[in-house]
Amino acid sequence: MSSDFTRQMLEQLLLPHFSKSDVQQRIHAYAHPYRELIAYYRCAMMHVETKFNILDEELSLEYDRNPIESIKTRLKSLESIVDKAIRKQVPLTVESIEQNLNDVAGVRVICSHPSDIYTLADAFLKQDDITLIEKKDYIANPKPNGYRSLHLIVETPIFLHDKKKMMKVEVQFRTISMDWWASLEHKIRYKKDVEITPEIAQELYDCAEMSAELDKRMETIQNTVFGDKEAMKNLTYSKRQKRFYLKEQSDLN
Ligand code: 0O2
Repeated sequence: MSSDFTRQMLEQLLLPHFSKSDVQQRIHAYAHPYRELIAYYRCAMMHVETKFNILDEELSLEYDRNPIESIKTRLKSLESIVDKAIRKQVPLTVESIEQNLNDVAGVRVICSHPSDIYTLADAFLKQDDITLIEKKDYIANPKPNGYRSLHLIVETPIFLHDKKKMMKVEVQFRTISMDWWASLEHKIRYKKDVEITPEIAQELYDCAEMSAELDKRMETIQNTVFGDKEAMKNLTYSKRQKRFYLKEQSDLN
């Protein structure tokens, strides 16, 4: 259901009762709060994306390589917002979307190595305009299907011409191989006419395990050949992960 389609439906319903210009005005007034909210989410998403571009620039000077491979951003479509609101059994008002849906604005940070994920998440959460709302670490605790990613829901301010507004953004951190796996699994899961047989589910799980193993081995090669500076300071992947948790605990206390 696109917003154009919704507009056409509303037009058809209202036209027998009101003049064309009246209908257009009513639709505009009806859609305005939603369009405004989506614009605010877009601002928050750009704000967070810029933060990661800055971190990538700065960390590349420190470590002679870029910890971020790519950044993807997305705003949830109207159709997905409606689906999720129905699934969560929450009202479909602008206020309720803002309060109950955490992932309308999403930023996906694709990293070279698993340890980069924790370095970046740590640096990001240290920033004083970022408040951690929720964390799901599917790297430390992969989902039963094999899915791995670190998810953070954060709140950050956007500065508008007459006010400051706090907005929620979902940040997903993945390595290249985690992202490759997740995008195929997502495509299969959302393909309506395809059934995920136990054999396919098992194959996907095995691939997720292989990709986690590959991530570890690639990171070892990186550290051995290029002498990653953090690794030289004896800050291994598990130590960085631990440091991230200690920091997060003190943030939440
Ligand atoms: P899309 O199209 O990517 O937006 P919550 O949002 O906390 O109320 P949810 O959705 O269970 O509830 O949260 P969770 O587990 O943090 O998942 C949020 C997003 O992570 C999903 O969004 C996916 O993008 C991704 N994700 C989570 N689990 C899986 C998985 O098993 N496989 C893949 N490929 N992606 C996953 P959406 O809304 O489902 O989809």
